[in-house]
Amino acid sequence: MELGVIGKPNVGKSTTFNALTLLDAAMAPYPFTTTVPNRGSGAVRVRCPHGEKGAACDPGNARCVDGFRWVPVTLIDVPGLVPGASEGKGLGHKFLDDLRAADGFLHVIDGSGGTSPEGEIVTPGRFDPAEEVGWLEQELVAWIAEILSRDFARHVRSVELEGAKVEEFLGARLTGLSITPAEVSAALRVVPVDRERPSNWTAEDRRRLAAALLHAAKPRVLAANKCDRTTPEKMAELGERVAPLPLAPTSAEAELTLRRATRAGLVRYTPGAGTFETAPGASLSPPQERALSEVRALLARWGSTGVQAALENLVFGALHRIAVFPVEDETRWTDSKDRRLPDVFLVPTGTTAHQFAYRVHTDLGTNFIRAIDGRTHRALAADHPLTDGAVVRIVARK
Ligand SMILES: Nc1nc2c(ncn2[C@@H]2O[C@H](COP(=O)(O)OP(=O)(O)OP(=O)(O)O)[C@@H](O)[C@H]2O)c(=O)[nH]1
Ligand SMILES: [Mg+2]
Repeated sequence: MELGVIGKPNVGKSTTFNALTLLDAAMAPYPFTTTVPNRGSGAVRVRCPHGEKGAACDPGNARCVDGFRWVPVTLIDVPGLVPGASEGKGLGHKFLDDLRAADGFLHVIDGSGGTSPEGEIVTPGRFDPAEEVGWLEQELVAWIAEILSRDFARHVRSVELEGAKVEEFLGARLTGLSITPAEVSAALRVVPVDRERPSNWTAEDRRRLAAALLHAAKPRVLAANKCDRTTPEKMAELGERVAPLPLAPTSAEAELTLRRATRAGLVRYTPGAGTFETAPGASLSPPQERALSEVRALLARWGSTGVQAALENLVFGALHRIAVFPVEDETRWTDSKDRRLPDVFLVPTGTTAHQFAYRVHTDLGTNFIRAIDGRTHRALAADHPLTDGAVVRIVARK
């Protein structure tokens, strides 16, 4: 699963990315620090069912800590977008093409209102953070409309002369955008265009279609960053104004401090937690003491740094992912090498047993016979939707 970290310049996208990946992408208090996309791996938590077997698991793809598996997700941090980026302002918007395959976006905003649309730092409260939600969305719509329009005139023939379905025509225009045929159909239902004559579509038709596709295919969660510079009351009020987009107050700087201090062996901290402890025997310098006591005060005020919550809100809330554990032995929950619960997959809610088989391995999908529920030991039909936390054996022809 791929997720884009987007937003205007200087709001803390790379700080959020570094906190989640523990990489060292450049961060600085001026706009356009990031000039090319950074890719890395973050992780989201799902409960590990190993306790039900009274035995430890043998994780392959997602380590297990205190009963939770940390499932990797790919994060892509991109340069900042400014109003008019689609017309070449700032660094333009070409880099968004790196986000074509992204399943959703973490949109980082300056929740303290202390950054101008062009990324200049100003006194917190000078700008209304809700504004960057609106214009950034228009920039994303312009990007999708542009992809939709590439080679448009040449290809309308397929519909108008060769009788192709408009869904197929649009699907072909949008290849690589990770937009499903169902999402294309959903967009076409909201935007009534002339299905037989795409050459009659106006620029406005294409823009409205792009907006509907963005809504259907690229869910977003707002990370209202720099919460350390504002109040919970102001954030709550902002959350109401940007609804229905979900908003999580974050302090990427605090999260990065905690994760780096954990890596350095100075503190014990689980991402997402509301507390941390100084590691036994750790000797902290006075600046480290100060930084950590500021973080402690932030946690007391906000409950957590919000960064892990924002990511998980995107994956489990906006993107409706559930966790499914494939096994080869439905009683012992092991694979052929006797590893217990080696893998866990994040799949969309509603994924059927057969679709899941394809996800694990194409051969398992092609040769699918049935699935077996690891808890009830009952057979699951091909079209049976899997539940969150399911342990499943796929039975396939050899
Ligand atoms: N107060 C505060 N400052 C933060 C926080 N997160 C990031 N910053 C600061 O904001 C500035 C910009 O951070 P970056 O992560 O480089 O921002 P960016 O959005 O990636 O910026 P560009 O790549 O230039 O678009 C840096 O000085 C960070 O230290 C935060 O939670 N609180
Ligand atoms: Mg950056």
